[in-house]
Amino acid sequence: MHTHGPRTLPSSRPFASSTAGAHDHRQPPPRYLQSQQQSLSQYAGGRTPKRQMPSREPEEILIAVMGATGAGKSTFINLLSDSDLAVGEGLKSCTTRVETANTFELYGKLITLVDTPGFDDTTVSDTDILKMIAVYLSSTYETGRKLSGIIYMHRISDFRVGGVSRRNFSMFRKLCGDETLRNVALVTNMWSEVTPQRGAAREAELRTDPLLFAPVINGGATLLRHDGTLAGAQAVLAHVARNTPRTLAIQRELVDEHKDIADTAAGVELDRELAALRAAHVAQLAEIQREMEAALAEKDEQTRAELGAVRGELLANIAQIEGDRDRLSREFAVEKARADERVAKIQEDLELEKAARAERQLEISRLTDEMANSRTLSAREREDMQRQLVDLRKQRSRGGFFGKIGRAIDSFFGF
Ligand SMILES: Nc1nc2c(ncn2[C@@H]2O[C@H](COP(=O)(O)OP(=O)(O)OP(=O)(O)O)[C@@H](O)[C@H]2O)c(=O)[nH]1
Ligand SMILES: [Mg+2]
Repeated sequence: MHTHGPRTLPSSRPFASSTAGAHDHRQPPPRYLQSQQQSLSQYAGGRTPKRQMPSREPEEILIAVMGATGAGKSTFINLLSDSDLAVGEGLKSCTTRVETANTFELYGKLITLVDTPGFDDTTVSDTDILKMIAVYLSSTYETGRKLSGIIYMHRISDFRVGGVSRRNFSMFRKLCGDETLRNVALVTNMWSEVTPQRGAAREAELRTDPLLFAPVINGGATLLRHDGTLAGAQAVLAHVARNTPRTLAIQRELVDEHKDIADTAAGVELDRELAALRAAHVAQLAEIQREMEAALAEKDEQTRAELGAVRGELLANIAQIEGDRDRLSREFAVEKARADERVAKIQEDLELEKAARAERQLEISRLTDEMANSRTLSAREREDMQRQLVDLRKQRSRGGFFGKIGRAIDSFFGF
């Protein structure tokens, strides 16, 4: 799924043609894709960001992309990084784990984008999602890396921010905390799905509603539009990539304050949500119970049986919620320990790679000096040395730390 190594230019594909949910290429692409393709050809036509000189290692930065299921996170990431992250088609959630995209070079930085599943995932529970995000964020933070930015994607075509999406947003806020809001970009997309007037009205509502984006914007977050094009996505990144990296609340709580995950703001919020869900189920159960007694009194056997089935489902849901509340800390500890092992191995590899790089650098200097200073070299010897130099320079380490650590952590969540 991942190709290794940073890239400077995305290929001419605007979207990944990955298996799950890829667009049918026999059909003409949708309107918003056509504009992306147009922008890509403009991009290829000479407005390429400058590559850093090979001798200088560009700064590596990490940016997380969050948002509700179907918000377009993976699409946005694929577009920028030329990755093959799966893109959804139906209502079912597509990204079910934290995934790291290809590292790419832009604005003189090596950028790694991290895809995350939304808390409203239809297939994975919120407990598992919090666990995965927390493992990833605490592991990268422990190695001294902070996020330069968090992009929260939101479809401007969503006219009602329902309970589910609100839950996703409140979990996002608890993960970030208030001190990192300056590094948050709230990005609206799918503008091609609304008239400009409707979109603008909706944007104004998002910006000013105290239950929506207003408190986050007041705390320093920026509200941006993504027009679906590569140039637009890069403009969004330009805002985020220049940030000073900051520690997220969940990172500070887990790593610096050694809190149990259940006691972090996000853990408490999740528990509150689960408790509310449980209370709603218990109330429903009481109602069903009363209806069943009435059916029994009326000797209405069919209704009683139907209610019995509903009751069974409710009881199963309650048991699942109780289990979810219970297992967060326990399972987080196990998965964090596994992640630690992998990170240690990666660090070891990186150290070895660093030593090899230093050795190569020495050899490059030696060859360069010899070529410059020796008067006795034949043309053939010079050619040979030139070739060796080219080979040595080609062996520069590629991929970046975040890409490596991300790929290692990506693969082990057991779903
Ligand atoms: N019109 C339009 N559709 C888009 C855009 N971006 C994504 N889509 C479509 O929206 C659907 C969901 O996109 P994804 O990228 O899978 O969304 P996601 O946020 O990664 O979803 P999950 O992985 O389920 O959390 C897909 O059918 C995309 O083709 C956009 O800018 N405009
Ligand atoms: Mg996705």
